[in-house]
Formats: sequence, structure tokens, C-alpha cells
Amino acid sequence: MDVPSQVLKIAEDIKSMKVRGAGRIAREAARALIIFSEQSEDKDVSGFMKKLDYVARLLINTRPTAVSLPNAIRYVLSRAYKTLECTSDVEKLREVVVYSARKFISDSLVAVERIGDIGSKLVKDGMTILTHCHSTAVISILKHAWFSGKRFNVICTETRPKFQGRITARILSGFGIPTTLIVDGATRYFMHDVDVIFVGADAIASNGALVNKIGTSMIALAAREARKPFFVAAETYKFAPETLSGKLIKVEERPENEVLPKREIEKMKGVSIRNPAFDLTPPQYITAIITERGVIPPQAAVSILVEFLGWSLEQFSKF
Ligand code: RUB
Repeated sequence: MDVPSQVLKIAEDIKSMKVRGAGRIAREAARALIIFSEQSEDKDVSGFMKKLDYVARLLINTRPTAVSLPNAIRYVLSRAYKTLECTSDVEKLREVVVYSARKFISDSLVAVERIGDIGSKLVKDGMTILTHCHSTAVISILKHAWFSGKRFNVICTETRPKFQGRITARILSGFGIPTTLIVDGATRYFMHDVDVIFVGADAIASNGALVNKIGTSMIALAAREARKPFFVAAETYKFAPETLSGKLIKVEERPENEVLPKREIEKMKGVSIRNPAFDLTPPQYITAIITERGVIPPQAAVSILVEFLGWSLEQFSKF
């Protein structure tokens, strides 16, 4: 199928992790739908919708875990399908796709800001805060807290194998926040110095379980042992509707050469390498989830899905 090269590039950038982080992936996918709609030359609705479905699937298949990606697509496509019920005007459909995708992007950015504002209230002067990987939502919390005058320091785990923790450390120290980078395995060693943990989310299941960067669940375990609060920063579009019907969130397994360069792998005869990108933290290890709608206990995840997002089983079964 004929897909605009800019759309293919966005899909490739998400797949290769040039574009990464659940929120950014979702916003880029929405941007791809805008580009597709603006560039499509279809004159009839059925051709347009067929291609839109194709592009949606192409984007969804780039990374399987971050539920923000299918949720962004569902947000746009559910509005397109609703419009289709009352019009056969392809221009109208194009407008709806572009408008909805733009709205998703701007609402998403507002949500990250709101989380920053709400979450910053949990930060106190003198705290040592630990974070893992690179989460825009967590950065937003720390940024709001720092620029509202609170003084604290942050420990960042380097986050093997892709070292996203280095990005976090660079951003935070760029704000002037005292920042320390540690290897992932040193987390428990430093846990007695830590007052609070903030991590982001790739997906939240309806029972409140968190799926986030590999290593998150070990940090939660160490935090629980040391009785330190463990907060998750998650926009509501990170909540996974399919888990309402018991479906499990798929954990992405990435190529082995992210763990070891190819030439080193060749020297490791008989050794297999596994590289799961995410893990699951059970709800009992989570103190609370900071969303743009407020701070909720993990057990309230189901009400976010049902009451606030209003997802119906039919709505998400298509994608
Ligand atoms: C990134 C990761 C982040 C979440 C939340 O994984 O696990 O914690 O995506 O990020 P990857 P954000 O680097 O594999 O995409 O708050 O920016 O949405």
C-alpha cells in the first residue's frame, strides 16, 4: 500500500527507538495520522478508511508494550468511525482525523504538565529522589518541584541496556538539580538514602499493575523492603483497556545486540542472550499513581478505564 514516506519514517523511528518513551511514541503516532490524512489523495471514504486502518496497524505494530500508542490511534480512529456513520464526505473525515490527532497531542502535553504540577506537591525540601529510565512525566514532576523553589537531589539509574538514565541525568543536571548516576545493580545499595521513588509507565493494567522499563519491579521490591514510597507518573492514556477483559500486556523482547555488540556475541559461543524491555510491578508495591486527573491508588485503575475514559469493549476490539 502507498504510505507517505514521512509516515514510514515515523514508524521506523519508533521501532528503532530513535523516538522513545510512551508519551512521545503516542504523540508521534498521532502526528503520523495527521501527515497521512493531509497527504492522502483518496476521493472516496472507503479507500481513505482502508488506508487509515493500514497506517494505524503499521504504527501499532512498531512497539508492542506502550499502550499509549494503540490508545492514541483508538482516540483518533474511533472519532473517524463515528463520523463515518453520518457522512460519506472524505474531506470531512480528513478534517476529523487531523483535528482529533492534534487534540490528542495537545491534551497529552497538557496532561504531562498537570502531572508535573500535581506530582511536585509530593516533593519536599531535602529529599533524595530515585528514578529509573527516562520518563517525560517524571521529569515534569521534578522540573515543577525544582522551579517552584524546592531543593532536593536525584539518583538516576543508568538503565541498561539502552542507558536512558543518562538522558534523565543530563536533563536534570541541566536544570541545576544535583544528580547522581548509578548502575542499575546499585539501587538497593543506595535505597537507605532515598526518600521517594518516581517512575513512569508504559502501561497500567486494570488491576493497577505497572508495566515499565525492565528493572522497575526490582526497584519497587527494594523500595518496599526499605518502606519507601513508590510513585508512578502516568497519563490516563497509559491505562490499558484490553486488560479489563483479562488480556495480558505483551512485554517487548528486543534484539540481543542491544545487550552486547555483535562481535562480542560471536565470542560467547553457546550463550543465549535475552533482552526483555519491560517488566511488571504488582499493584501492592505501588504507593499511588499520579495522573492528570489526580493521585489515585493503583486499585482505582479500573475506574479510570471505565468511568473516565469510558472505553467500551467494542471500541478497542478493532485495534
Ligand atoms: C521508556 C520507559 C518510560 C515510559 C514512560 O522505555 O520505560 O519509563 O515509557 O515514559 P523505552 P514517558 O525507552 O523503551 O521507550 O513518561 O516519557 O511517557
